[in-house]
Amino acid sequence: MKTTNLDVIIVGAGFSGIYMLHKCRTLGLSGRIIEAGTDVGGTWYWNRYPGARCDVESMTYSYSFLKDLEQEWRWPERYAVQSEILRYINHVVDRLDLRDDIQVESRVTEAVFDDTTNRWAVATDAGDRFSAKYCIMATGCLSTPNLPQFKGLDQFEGDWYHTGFWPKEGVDFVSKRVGIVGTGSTGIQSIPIMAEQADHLTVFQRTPNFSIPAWNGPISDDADRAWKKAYPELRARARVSPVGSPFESPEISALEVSDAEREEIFETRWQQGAFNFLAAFSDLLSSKEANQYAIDFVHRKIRERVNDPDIAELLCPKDHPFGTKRLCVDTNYYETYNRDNVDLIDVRTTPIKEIVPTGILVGETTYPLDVIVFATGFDAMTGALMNIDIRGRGGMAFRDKWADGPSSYLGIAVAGFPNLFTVTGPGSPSVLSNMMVSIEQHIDWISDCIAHLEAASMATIEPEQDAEDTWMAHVNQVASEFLYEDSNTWYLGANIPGKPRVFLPYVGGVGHYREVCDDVAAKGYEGFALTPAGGGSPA
Ligand code: NA7
Repeated sequence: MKTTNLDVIIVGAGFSGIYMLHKCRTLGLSGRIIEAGTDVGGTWYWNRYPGARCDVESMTYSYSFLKDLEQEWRWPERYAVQSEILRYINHVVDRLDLRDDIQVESRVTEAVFDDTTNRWAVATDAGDRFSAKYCIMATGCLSTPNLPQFKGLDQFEGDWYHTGFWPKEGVDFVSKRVGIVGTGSTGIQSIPIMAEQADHLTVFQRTPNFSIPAWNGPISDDADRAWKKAYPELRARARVSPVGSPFESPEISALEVSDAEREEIFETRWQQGAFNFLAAFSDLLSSKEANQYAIDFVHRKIRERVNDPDIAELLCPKDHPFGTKRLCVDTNYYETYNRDNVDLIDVRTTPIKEIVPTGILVGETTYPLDVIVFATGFDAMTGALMNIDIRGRGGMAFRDKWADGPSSYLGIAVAGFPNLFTVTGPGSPSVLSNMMVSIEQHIDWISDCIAHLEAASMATIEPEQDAEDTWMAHVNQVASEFLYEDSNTWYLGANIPGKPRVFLPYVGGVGHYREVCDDVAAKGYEGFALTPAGGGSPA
């Protein structure tokens, strides 16, 4: 069987993979992306469900390295809809002329490191074989959909869909009785739209989530011009900020202001919308008392938005601290429950028993449905990596190494797996940040590292186990200073039965993390072992 030789193999054609391929070109290295979908886009290729939108502001959710495009591209809305982001990604791919090195409809099944040649042998389900010096896992953090094993799903006589692999041709809900399972960010985005289209919508809610209004709308020409003028400064600020955002970081504690001041600050942040609310006070995610103020404020807002007090109570989250589950951002979510054609079913008290041919059975009640939508999330951050049979030095299986939870140095590389990089992997800020900022930081760091290895004629780089252990201890220690571990979330793997409960992202902040990574590189890749080409011992 023919094997294609490359310098760099990249798994995934989302924002990370595309930028990495561009970097290969600038370094003069041969690179190829292997992508499972029929086209580029990653998250934004697969998640086409109604209402799919980025809840990070569109002016900040784009590549910063494309200075001309940054000025030319006109984002129409404050929060970009999925189709607009996909149009942007496709434009970038064509503009940088990357398409020839992107192989679609091929899923990487296996990546094996050969200790004798120091190269990765990569195989796909399409039967392709590649050999590459570097292997970049640009596999995404929310790319492995979680479909709970509901008994009877195969008997369902209607149609069912998961939001994370939505059909390209769309789904027609008109005149249909639709049921949706899941009220995370995805459910909260899609429920208002589905309610407008369907004859009747039944929402099956296990855990209510906190959601803040997006206040989405068109970006005026004046606002667009102002952003573009300030781009260099805004981008620079985002890079050193805690969450990759150019907006101001909070400095005051919710405990050091009067009740009236606190209410006013919360209200101002509420009116700014979305994640601005989390920035109301510095200690919302670290102090239970401060957090309770946020809970009380948002509960009051939910009760104002929902007409029926019983439904409002069901929608008020009471089992977890505010913001410790991924905060949701909505347009008319709570108001949707004021519609006559929408019902909310609590499946916490009485869980879904099974799917029956005509609908969903909860306790003794069958809810008749023509369509079921599963907005049940993802096997986050580790799912896509664990689905590939990755073997490192001496045949060590990645799945074994991570069986009790991920272990990684800086969230970017794993001891025993030379020349393999995990973009926005567990142990890095990743999903706790604006992904565009974190993706660019990782790809810049990885390509600088590769350039260094090539210039110094090095064969391999890999973390030292001690450095990895120290980093993981730090990741866990920082996480324990926040309230995140008081919640059953996908940040902790708690949404997947049997998944080890480990806090996955790094909470230490994007700016601080960047300094650490830069420092490691400046010190000659401190904590990594490098081996020279042509043999020799690790240095
Ligand atoms: P999430 O946030 O993981 O939400 C999944 C939802 O599905 C959540 O409400 C779950 O309830 C619910 N769920 C999962 N399994 C079941 C079963 N078996 N029965 C009932 N309900 C269930 O995924 P999203 O796609 O909304 O968002 C993922 C990220 O994408 C988001 O955070 C953004 O970063 C973008 P639970 O809370 O587990 O009780």
